[in-house]
Amino acid sequence: MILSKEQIEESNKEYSKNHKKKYECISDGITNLDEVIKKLIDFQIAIPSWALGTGGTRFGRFPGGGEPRSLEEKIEDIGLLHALTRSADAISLHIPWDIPSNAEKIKSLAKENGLHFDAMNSNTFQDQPEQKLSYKFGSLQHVDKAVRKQAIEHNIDVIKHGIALGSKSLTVWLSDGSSFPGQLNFRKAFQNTLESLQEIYSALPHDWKMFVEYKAFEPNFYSMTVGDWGQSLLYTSKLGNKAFTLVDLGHHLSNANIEQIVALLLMEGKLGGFHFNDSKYGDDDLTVGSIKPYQLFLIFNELVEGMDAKKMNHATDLAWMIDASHNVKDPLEDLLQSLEAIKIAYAKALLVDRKKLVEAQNNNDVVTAQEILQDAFRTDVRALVAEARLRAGATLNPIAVYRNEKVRQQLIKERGSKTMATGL
Ligand SMILES: [Mn+2]
Repeated sequence: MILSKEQIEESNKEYSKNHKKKYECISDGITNLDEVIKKLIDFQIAIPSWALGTGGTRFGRFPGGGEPRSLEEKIEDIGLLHALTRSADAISLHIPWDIPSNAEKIKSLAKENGLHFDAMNSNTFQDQPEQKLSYKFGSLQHVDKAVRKQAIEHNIDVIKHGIALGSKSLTVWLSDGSSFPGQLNFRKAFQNTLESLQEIYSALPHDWKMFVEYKAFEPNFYSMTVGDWGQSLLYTSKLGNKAFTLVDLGHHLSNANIEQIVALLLMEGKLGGFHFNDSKYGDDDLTVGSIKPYQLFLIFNELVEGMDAKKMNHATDLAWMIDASHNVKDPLEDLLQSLEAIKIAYAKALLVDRKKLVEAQNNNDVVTAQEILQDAFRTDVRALVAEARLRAGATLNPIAVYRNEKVRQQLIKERGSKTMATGL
């Protein structure tokens, strides 16, 4: 299913009067308005191929119908999200779930939908049917060299698929670790992992990046071999200047100060990218901004400050992706909500009065410093985000249009009510 330019334009008529009023109201007080709008238009977020089906928990999965049955249909779904928002111009693939049978064809289909291929994701956290050796006790850290070799070769294979699609990065997330004390020699596990990563790193094309994602716990519950940003930073520092740490918001111990982690990784030039989601307890993979919007804003505040300090391009110098999966919503509606939450947090961070904040910090004026941040956070920026969408040729009201156009019903008609997204 495709949403045409005419459908989008037509849909905006209904909301434009109301929008204009709200936009005029907020734009009044913003001195660098055009710059803010431009940054919002430029800021694009990649969608992972696994977010398009209804996720689940270990207890069950409740597919909602019309889920994409193939890589082609996943691209089509992200094309819909992009048509509605002009904010999701890339797809992140998971190998082996999304191996294209014809890379050129897939590439041109993505292009037709205005999309390109973001980071490629390898998978050594589960065994595949044809696989010779098991990852039950780890992959890149495994005590058996043959298992490590198999996992290394898989990652190199993922790079090759990525090259064929025009991707420029590999994300490695390892479930490696141990579930019981004594199971693992931490030092040996680290060294094995490092050596394995080095072999993968040496297979990277010169213009590629490698992201090493960390996670505090799960599926291993005693130790994770890339358990936190310190461990990831150790690996990426040892690997070289194409290796970066990737922050997934749900991969920390509760109450971790993620904004501080972000600030320091940026300072070191080692922040590679982001996986957005939200959580109440652990790696809950809930919709971005649904639980802790202030934290999300504070993270963006550090991102904007840190990127500006290094004269980085907000839109292109880091990899932005949603990594969420829920089991009670229409996945496309959920992604629309996440995209909106990210843009809102980013817009608020752009409104922070940096000059005054530095002044307040230098004067130890704690109250003013807090007021400056909260002033930006409490500003209703939805009309700014909507204006950016409008100027980019998208909808003023993505979820309403999605529902009015009966997108899900049409997808169910096309694909059936009992489909299940591949890979889930
Ligand atoms: Mn992730």
